[in-house]
Amino acid sequence: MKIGIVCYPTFGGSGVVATELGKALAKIGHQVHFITYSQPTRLDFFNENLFYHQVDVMTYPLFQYPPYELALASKLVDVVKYERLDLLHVHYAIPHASAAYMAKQILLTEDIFIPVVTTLHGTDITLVGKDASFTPVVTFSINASDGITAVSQNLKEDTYRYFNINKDIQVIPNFVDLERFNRQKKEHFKKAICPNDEYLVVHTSNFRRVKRVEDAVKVFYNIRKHIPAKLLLVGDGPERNNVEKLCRRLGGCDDIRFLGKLDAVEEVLSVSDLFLMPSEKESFGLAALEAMACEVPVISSNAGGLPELNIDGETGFVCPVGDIEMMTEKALYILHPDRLATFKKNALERAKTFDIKEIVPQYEAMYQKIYEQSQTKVNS
Ligand code: GMT
Repeated sequence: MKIGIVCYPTFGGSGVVATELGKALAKIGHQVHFITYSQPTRLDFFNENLFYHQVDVMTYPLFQYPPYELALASKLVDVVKYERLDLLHVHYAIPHASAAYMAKQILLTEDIFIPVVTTLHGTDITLVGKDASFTPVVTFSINASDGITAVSQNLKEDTYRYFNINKDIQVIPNFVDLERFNRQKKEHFKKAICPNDEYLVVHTSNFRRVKRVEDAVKVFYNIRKHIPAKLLLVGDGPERNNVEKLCRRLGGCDDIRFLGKLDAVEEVLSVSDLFLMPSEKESFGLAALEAMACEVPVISSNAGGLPELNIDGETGFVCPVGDIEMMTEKALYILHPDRLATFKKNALERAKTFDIKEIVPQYEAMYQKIYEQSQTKVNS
């Protein structure tokens, strides 16, 4: 099939999922066209089936807010028409689902029918989408999609709770490429960070408020009161300054390293013993899945879809949002020579159930079904 993928091209989880999905589809013979405002971060290799179309937004002194959605809709019309796409798959409802709807209506005036699949990722529903300033458009454009997927059961339920949705939502969970994310031998790296064999704790995120990175730091400080440990913070974002200030206030900055945005995050995960994800909201928790694939157990909050991924007492522990004491207690339980190996093994076994090879066919099957339905509509 010829598939158009629309996503945020930056470091966010939805962009990563969209890009990895597109790459996997291209490898198995589909022609995939990415349509975004810049090259997706993980679109970093050549494949004859991969194409990239940049959306340029014209600036004009009258425009206090450049109309990205209109530029995207126009680009979609152009790409669907001239590349003869079979289907559009938009990731993150705002503003991608409504831009796709507009493109679809414009194309209909030329007797071109393009089916649209919308994948809901999380904050497009739980944070931004349910804000009154967006709700009517988000509701309409989800209902107008030909197929809707959500990355967890919890997100599906939230979508029905917050919006008046009259269509079926299929849960297709996030996935991980186990050929990339696996425990690699990086002992020299571990030795450099933990010269005295300290336990290595890691957190990766986009440092937004919902991630509660400060909780990760507090849990780490409590852990360090009992056992020797180091903390690696991977990623960057608006909360970075506050987190740095907290580290300075609490002292012991030598045991914490800020690594910034890293491409090869699997190398860090490969030497880690524990992953912290204390988020306030988290529809799935892709970063935790990538850690689990590298045999790293997870202490997470119980937000959103995290309990669907992190099995309490097996792959790690699930604690109430903000419960620093419980997170510390459970972390210390895992970081023990008698138990750590079992938690690591369980984490990997769980990650295997989200293998990209198992999940991509679910998208393919959905595309096929929707494409066939659209052909019936065109022919009737
Ligand atoms: O976590 C973020 O803030 C980024 C956001 C995104 O859309 O880029 O991530 C969401 O989508 C990811 C991929 O489906 C999920 O793994 C994350 O759990 C989800 N984030 C939230 O719900 C906060």
